[in-house]
Amino acid sequence: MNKKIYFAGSIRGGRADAELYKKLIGRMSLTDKVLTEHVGDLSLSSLEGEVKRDTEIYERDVSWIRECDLLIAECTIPSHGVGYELAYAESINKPCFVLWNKERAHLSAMITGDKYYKLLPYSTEEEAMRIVDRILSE
Ligand code: 6K6
Repeated sequence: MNKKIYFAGSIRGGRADAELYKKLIGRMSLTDKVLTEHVGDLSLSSLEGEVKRDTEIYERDVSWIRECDLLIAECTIPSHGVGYELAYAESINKPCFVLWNKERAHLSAMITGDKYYKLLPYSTEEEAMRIVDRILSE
């Protein structure tokens, strides 16, 4: 209860799963605090954002990773940003949970081969929701 969660999901990597991110964030927010609610914002497009704001975004996101109690990454859509966030969180010993739809994606060996990450493949959205419930009840 009341954990600070850094939820990571694709933005410039593609927004096809934005609806799923929104639902996962909604579920987490029932009991805990999601620092990155914007990842589930359906109006956020992969084309938005000016390069001159990117430093600001980077610095804010890194400071949220430092602040969080755990990081949950939805990795079905490949994203450079999510990969970076996972590596950064590992470097400062934040617990990292990696979810992906195993029917739709084949993750990089740099994620599945790293024993630090808690790997949580799922087949359906309902299963993903149950996984999130389980993480947060630990
Ligand atoms: C909006 C649309 C395009 O670029 C933006 C900039 N906005 C962002 N705002 C906040 N966090 C961001 C933004 N862009 C990337 N991130 C962080 O990287 C998020 O925390 C995501 O988990 C991750 C997505 O990386 P890409 O490589 O898919 O963009």
